[in-house]
Amino acid sequence: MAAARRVADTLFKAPKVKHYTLAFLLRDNNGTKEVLLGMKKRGFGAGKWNGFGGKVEPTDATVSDAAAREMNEEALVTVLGSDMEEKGTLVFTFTGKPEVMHVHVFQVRSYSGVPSESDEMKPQWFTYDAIPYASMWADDKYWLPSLLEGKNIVGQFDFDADETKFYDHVLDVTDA
Ligand code: 8OG
Repeated sequence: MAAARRVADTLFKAPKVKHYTLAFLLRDNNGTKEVLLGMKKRGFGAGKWNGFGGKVEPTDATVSDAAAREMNEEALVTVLGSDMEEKGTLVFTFTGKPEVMHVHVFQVRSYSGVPSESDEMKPQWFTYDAIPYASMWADDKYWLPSLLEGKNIVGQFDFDADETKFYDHVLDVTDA
């Protein structure tokens, strides 16, 4: 539980904390497990594959609703906030930025519609053995495999100012 303690202290001491969601849509495709990732087309993390998510807005009733709204906007599907399963917390710091990112991580299995390209994301299904870690955030290969195994995660990654590599991290993985 070392990571949980460190995350709590980071959030407590941060001059500003911004809340984000990050959600992974999972499906069973004729016995093969797949996850939907999106190629981010613009803004923070552009050019990287990722789950779907963004800033929690004051108009979102709950963080789960924010996660569903972001997935619906970015992958053009329909998921419900009530179907979002909370899987953990990731905290990101960046050298020279007082603001800390608190990312609420979810998975979801129920959806309707066909994932389609939006202004922000180009979605694609990936089998678990073909996740494009080389084209994802540097931390993802540390925790996404555990998440896909059904585990819960709590972690903190401290990035350099250029956002490409982290110089310190803590991570707790627990059975769901
Ligand atoms: O609104 P915007 O698209 O800028 O929100 C950023 C999204 O990127 C949000 O879903 C949180 C997510 N995100 C980070 N850092 C990292 C990271 O290191 N790995 C992954 N997988 N997602 C991240 O902000």
